[in-house]
Amino acid sequence: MRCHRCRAPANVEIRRSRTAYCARCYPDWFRFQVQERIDHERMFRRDQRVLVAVSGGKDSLALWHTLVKLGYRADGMYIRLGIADYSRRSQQKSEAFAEKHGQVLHQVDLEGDYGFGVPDLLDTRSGKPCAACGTVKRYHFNKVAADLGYDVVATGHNLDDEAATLFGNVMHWNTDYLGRQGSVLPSTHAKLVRKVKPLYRLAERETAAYAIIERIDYILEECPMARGAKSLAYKDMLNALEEEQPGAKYRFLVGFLKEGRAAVRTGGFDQASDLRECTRCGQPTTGELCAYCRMADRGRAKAAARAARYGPRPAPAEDD
Ligand code: Q46
Ligand code: ZN
Repeated sequence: MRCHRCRAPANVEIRRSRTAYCARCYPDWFRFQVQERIDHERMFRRDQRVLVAVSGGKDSLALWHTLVKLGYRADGMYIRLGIADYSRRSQQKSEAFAEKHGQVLHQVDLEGDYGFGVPDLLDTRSGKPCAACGTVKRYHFNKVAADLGYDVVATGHNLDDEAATLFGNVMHWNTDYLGRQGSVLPSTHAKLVRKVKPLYRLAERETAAYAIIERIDYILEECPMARGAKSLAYKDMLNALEEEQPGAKYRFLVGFLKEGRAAVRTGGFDQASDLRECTRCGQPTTGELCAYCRMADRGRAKAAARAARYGPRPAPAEDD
């Protein structure tokens, strides 16, 4: 195949649109797609400050790189989740990216600042901490953005992530979540910062191609807690479908957002009128104590019990 733009031999094929690009033209195509979504969905303006939720993986670093290249005022934020070697290596990748590109990276250290790590939040039924980890991330990204005056939080969710989430929500008929799934989550309270997903129409392999061509050094391994996650099974299934029907994931997600979402939209529970401030941390919540503060209490109790039994966690090694 030849590059759609310059006719040189192509390196990256976009099967859903039956086009391909060479390594020189591809990054421009990718950035154009992101810019087009930001503008079309009015995600943010050039005079606004963006906080990019950074994990050290390809999607979040590709997003940060793209926004910086497009000239946005985008700083990064990384949360040290305390997931052993995975956290240590992903932190290094995030810090190295910030340094190489001369960008600001804010950090929250869960164990150091809050007294627990994500492994202390295992769900007894699933044996996984992922639901709690999601709460931790949403809470801290929002809090730092609100405290430091950012206008918007941008996450690196791609087409594969969003299609898998949609599939999971359909499988379980989570109509509340279905009604709220989208690329822009508007602010409904002075302390809730707007959330956007500028990569949501770009496939995982397209983000990976961008990261590789732009020589972004990202963490290759998945979080060890992801093993056996339902979302991975959904992704495999959607990938198998995509092989047979190029564009299936895109049509599933974008079709839903255009046609299906309105039909399942529910009253929602993030309305400003339902929200008050957590009596401990001041963040918006529907109850007295927010979900994060309740969860953090459990995490700290677990961490204290663990330390009493086995002693504090050993300091990480200083290699690589
Ligand atoms: S980081 Fe957290 Fe993920 Fe790891 S513990 Fe689960 S949710 S898998 S994106
Ligand atoms: Zn709270």
